[in-house]
Amino acid sequence: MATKTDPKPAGVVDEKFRNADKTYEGLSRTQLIEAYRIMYTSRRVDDREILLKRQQKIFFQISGAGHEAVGLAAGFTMKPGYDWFYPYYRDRALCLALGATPLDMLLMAVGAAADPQSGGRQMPSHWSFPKLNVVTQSSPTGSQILQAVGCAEGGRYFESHPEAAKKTEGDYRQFKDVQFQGDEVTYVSLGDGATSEGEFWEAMNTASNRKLPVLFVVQDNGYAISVPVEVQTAGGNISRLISGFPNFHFEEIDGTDPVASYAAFARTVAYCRAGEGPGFIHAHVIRPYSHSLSDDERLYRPDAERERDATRDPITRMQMFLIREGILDEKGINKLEKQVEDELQIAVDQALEAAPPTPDTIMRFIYSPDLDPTSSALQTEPASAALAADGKKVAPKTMADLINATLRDEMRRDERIVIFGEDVADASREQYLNEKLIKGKGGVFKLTYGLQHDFGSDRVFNSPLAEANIVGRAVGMATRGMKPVVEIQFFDYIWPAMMQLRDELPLMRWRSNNGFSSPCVIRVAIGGYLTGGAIYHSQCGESIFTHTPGMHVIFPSNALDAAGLLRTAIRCDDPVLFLEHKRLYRETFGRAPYPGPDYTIPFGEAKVVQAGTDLTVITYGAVVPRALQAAQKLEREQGVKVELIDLRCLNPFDWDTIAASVSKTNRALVAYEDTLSWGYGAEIAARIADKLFDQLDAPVRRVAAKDVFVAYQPILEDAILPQAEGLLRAMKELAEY
Ligand SMILES: Cc1ncc(C[n+]2csc(CCOP(=O)(O)OP(=O)(O)O)c2C)c(N)n1
Ligand SMILES: [Mg+2]
Repeated sequence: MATKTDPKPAGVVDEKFRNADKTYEGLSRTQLIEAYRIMYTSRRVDDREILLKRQQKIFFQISGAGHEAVGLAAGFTMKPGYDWFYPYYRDRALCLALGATPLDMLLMAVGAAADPQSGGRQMPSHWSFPKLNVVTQSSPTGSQILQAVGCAEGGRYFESHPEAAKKTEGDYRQFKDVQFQGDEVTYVSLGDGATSEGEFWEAMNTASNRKLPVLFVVQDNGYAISVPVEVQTAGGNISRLISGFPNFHFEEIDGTDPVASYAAFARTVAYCRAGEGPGFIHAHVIRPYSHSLSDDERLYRPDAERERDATRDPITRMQMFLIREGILDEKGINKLEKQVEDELQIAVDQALEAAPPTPDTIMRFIYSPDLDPTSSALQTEPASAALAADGKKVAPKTMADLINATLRDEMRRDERIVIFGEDVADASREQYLNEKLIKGKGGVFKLTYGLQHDFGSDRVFNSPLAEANIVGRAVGMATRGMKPVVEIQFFDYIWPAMMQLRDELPLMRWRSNNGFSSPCVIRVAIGGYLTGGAIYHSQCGESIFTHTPGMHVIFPSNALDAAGLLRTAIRCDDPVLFLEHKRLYRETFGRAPYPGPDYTIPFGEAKVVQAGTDLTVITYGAVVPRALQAAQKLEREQGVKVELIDLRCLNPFDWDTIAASVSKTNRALVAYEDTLSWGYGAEIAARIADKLFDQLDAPVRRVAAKDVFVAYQPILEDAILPQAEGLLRAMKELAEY
């Protein structure tokens, strides 16, 4: 206790004798004491969690032990709620330094309903703090890095388009507030192992090329679980490999030294904040506690190596530093540590008493709770219908034309929309356009033609040839409130983006318990019937995505539906995978006049292409015109009346229309272009068999592609993909059953 005669708090060394004003790389003595408090708290939360795991009171533990000095340095040099953060699971000290509490963390460990990060949905140490701009984190190593790049691009975009940030009613913008500062920096961290992921290199490339204010922090503890760094990284040192990227400020530091780390972060953050380019800090740290509680590092690391690491423990180093510099004496250290222990005990008790989430909450926040894309309010009449009624001539246009027109009108209406992807710009060398030397490309199918010309190169631009880059950046931009409408050139090449499409984009909202969301549109050219499209320009595979909760999947068969559904997709508050059939882009079937800038179609409503009484055919995409041809022939030849349903939307899908139709016709055929087995139609067929069994007069049949990839030679292609003749045969058989 401090007394009147001795005014200094107990434990603090008398500053009169000890350079009270001395600073250490700019850190005051008070700040250093605070730094130690945060680092020590971080370590002790890990220790308590480990104990709780051993007592089976929590279910998983992964520690930030050994990484505390780096987190502290980042937290002290960056601004919560101003800068943006894409941390990884070792960043406990960073989160504490930014303002998260031990209780927040322990609530996550016990999986409490009140866990502010995920409401019991994610493992501990998967940080998510909306108020601090700490963006929801997942478990795949490295999938946060491209998102951080997109996040930084978002800040830059709003700086040059401040009007776009305004709140606007009537679409997703009503629920997506934007904040930007102009000089904010985006932090992203990863381990030495995660630098082996391709997405790391894609992110480095774009951050470098666009001089983005992204701070990359590699926390190199020498191991990725049991795999040592020399196996991950050619030559064993990531700094050497990345040193050729232009525009970066690089630092390679001892990340167990808090003061040196602070100094390196201060320099690098200043560089990024000034807009000079990205920063890269390679911090050598230690991992004293094995990879996680599921790992025992003694199996692959000898004692001598582990003991050598222990001499560099950042907690001990900081303690020794404070004592050596006379900032705290042993008593002071003990007092601080006791305080931390006492506060932690209270938090542990509180967390252990916290109520778990109730099972009835599991479906909450898969999709936006605010904007329902199936709402009947989105049901509109095409403006072209009114014009035609007035006797005005309205020329029918192709699906390609109407998608292009819809994109143009939506971009005019909503300045948050940007379009990027491979070849989508008219010309990246815009001087050629300005000098009118060229006409411009606008996509390999020309769907985005003229948009760069009309809206400028910062709204319509080419990406590198890297699909994860396209989707990952879109996720980051959408998190910031932008509306990326990106293009995957061919469905066959969507797979490099699969990590983003499966584990990130559809999960941003659910895993953060509605803390974050990334509503964006991924347009994909899909499908076969191309005559020569072959294996790698003909694929379908929509069921892989309808199998992923959290993402709408739309697949129009005609120009009018494409326009109305694309507009709904763009205004939607959820991610949408918008599948455009290449064969239908310029087909005569399904042409329509442009329905005007306000035409929307609600998701989840099928279209009855032709009414009938004898048999229901449920299909979508390029099978629609083929099934229609078959149905018309069957009626001409045999008088069988087929009810043909075009689903248009695969998730959500229109069960009511299917059920009403099958209840009337008592016969169902599901037809789809993808390979037969395990395809989208299997689910529809199963539901009909399950829910409408009593209504059926015949088994549910399917027509689809053979279980093989599409071959090049047209004779083979015809044999592989479903054709009108095969559909006709199946319809006839089913009608006669
Ligand atoms: C894409 C992916 N592959 C594998 C894993 C399993 N895994 C979790 S952490 C980890 C090692 C990560 O090592 P490093 O990046 O060095 O980070 P550290 O844990 O050492 O801090 C692995 C293989 C994963 N989470 N994600
Ligand atoms: Mg590692």
